[in-house]
Parts: sequence; C-alpha cells; structure tokens
Amino acid sequence: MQSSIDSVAKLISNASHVTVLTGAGVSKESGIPTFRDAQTGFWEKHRPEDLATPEGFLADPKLVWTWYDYRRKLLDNVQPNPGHQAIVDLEKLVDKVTVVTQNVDGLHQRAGSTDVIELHGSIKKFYCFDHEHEALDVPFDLEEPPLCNVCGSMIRPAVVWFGEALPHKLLNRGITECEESQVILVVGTSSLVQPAASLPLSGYHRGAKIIEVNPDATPLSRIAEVVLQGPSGEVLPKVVASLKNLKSNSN
Ligand code: BV8
Repeated sequence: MQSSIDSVAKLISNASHVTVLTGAGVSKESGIPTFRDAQTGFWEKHRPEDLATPEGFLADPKLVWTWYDYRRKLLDNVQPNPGHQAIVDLEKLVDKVTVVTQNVDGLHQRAGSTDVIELHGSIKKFYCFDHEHEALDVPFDLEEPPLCNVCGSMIRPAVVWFGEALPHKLLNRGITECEESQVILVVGTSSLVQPAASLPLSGYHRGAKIIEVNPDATPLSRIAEVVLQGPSGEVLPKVVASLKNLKSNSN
C-alpha cells in the first residue's frame, strides 16, 4: 500500500488542480452511516431511496421530516475526521483544490475546506416545497414540516432528492472543475448515484488521473490509475504525509 500511496503523492505533486469527489464514505469515520449501511433503530424498515424522494415526502411528510430531523441532530454530535482534515491540508500543497461532494452534512466546510460544491444540497438549509422560498431558523423536534410563511406550502430540507434535477450551475461547475483537473480523487462513494458518479469521467476523458479511495471496489475502480483500498480517514493522511515528504525533499 505504501508504494501506491507514494505513487499517488507523486501524481498530486505534479498537478496544479486537484478535484476531490466525495460520498458518504468520507463521513463514515465521523460516525455518520452511509447510504449503503443498513438503517438502524426506527429507520431500520425504511430505505433511504424511498425516504429521499418528493413522492416519499408527499406520501408521509411527518416520516420524512423526522428522518431529516434525526440526521440533522446527528450533526451536533459528530466532528470532521482525519480524512476531511487531509483534504483541507491538500489546499496548502496544491495550487487549486476543489471539493465536489454528494454529502449533505457540511463536514468538509466545518473541517476548513474553502471551495466546496454541495451537489446534493445541505440538510442544514430549508426551503418550501412549492416555490423554494428560503426558510430560516427551523427548529428541531417538530413533529411535521412547518409551513412557508410566504406561500403556505410545506417546508422541506434543501437537498436534491432522487428523481430531482441537480442545480445545473453546481453540476456544470463540478464538470468544469473535473475537466480542468490533472488528478481527481474519488473518495468514499459507491459511484452508483447519477449524475454525480459520471463527473470523474469528464476529467478522465481529458487525461486526468483517477485515484479511488474506498475499502470496496466500485464501478469506477476499473478506470482508476490507482486504487487505495482502505478507509479514507487512514489513507488520506498517509497520502498527505507522503506528499509533504516529497516536497520537503525537493526543496
Ligand atoms: C436525477 C441527498 C434526473 C438526499 C442524494 C442515470 C442518469 C441520471 C439519473 C439516474 C440514472 N440512473 C438512475 C438515475 C436516478 C437516480 C440514481 O442515480 N439512482 C441510483 C440509485 C441508480 N439519480 C437521481 O435521481 C438524481 N437526479 O438524475 O434527476 C432529472 C433531470 C432533469 C429533471 C428532473 C430529473 C438525484 C440523485 C441525488 C439523490 N440525493 N442525497 C439525502 O442525502 O437525503 S443521493 C445520496 O445517495 C447521497 O447524497 C449519495 O450521493 C448517495 C449515496 O451514495 P454514496 O455517497 O456513494 O454513499 P453510499 O452509501 O452509496 O457509498 C458509500 C461508499 O463509501 C461505499 O462505496 C463504501 O464502500 C465506502 N466507504 C465505507 N466506509 C468508508 C468508505 N469509503 C472511505 N472510507 C470509509 N471509512
């Protein structure tokens, strides 16, 4: 593994722009379950794919609202992990680092990443279902969605649900950042959810080297230049340490 880590550090040392595409796996070591993890407790009998949809919300607003309330409350008790921190550290070692995340937990920003594209929105923000009127200071522990004080429609989390289009400006920016990167780190994602999963391809077709960091194989593994098979909280700090070593030896 160390030789693979050193080869990744070498690739990054020659890059002026690195894009890091992350999924739920990068937050796993912070204690936030991934979408592939079986749901626990009350949520055990529900599939995220059924809850994270507009149909699911309209069918049972109380259920979907309390699921998001539970996930938002989780954030108060978790911290960014060494994987998030390593991505922040990259910013001091590479001219330009862009984080494109599928996660809605805000942990990259809390860790200190300065350029984060939240492709799927944020569970800490809210807007109304009918017109996306912003809703501020939404309290915890409500039994059901509050109503918009402008149009009266239900307030919902400002996330992209399955079957909803991603904000086109964010998606287009994510594509452009990948196209302009020499190295794309794909960290903690099953690479199954579209169109996010296809973003690395727009860089790959322009010669970017794909580096995958994941304990498991994914559909992206076959085009990766290097696969670092392990948890990102352990692997990414080693990549940064190797990169720092390279840079200090070259000075
Ligand atoms: C859309 C926000 C169209 C909500 C989420 C082809 C093209 C386009 C669309 C589709 C298509 N095929 C199917 C679709 C529909 C669908 C889709 O992709 N379905 C999948 C299931 C096949 N896509 C959509 O619906 C998208 N919308 O396409 O709209 C459209 C166009 C115009 C007009 C109208 C409509 C919207 C997708 C966004 C859905 N919202 N999140 C919320 O969070 O509640 S997606 C949600 O699930 C996450 O954000 C994330 O993106 C996804 C889960 O994926 P991962 O992040 O990868 O997490 P996962 O658990 O899967 O994997 C974790 C990985 O980490 C694993 O590999 C594991 O091994 C690894 N891991 C574990 N531990 C660690 C680790 N890695 C590192 N370290 C560790 N310690």
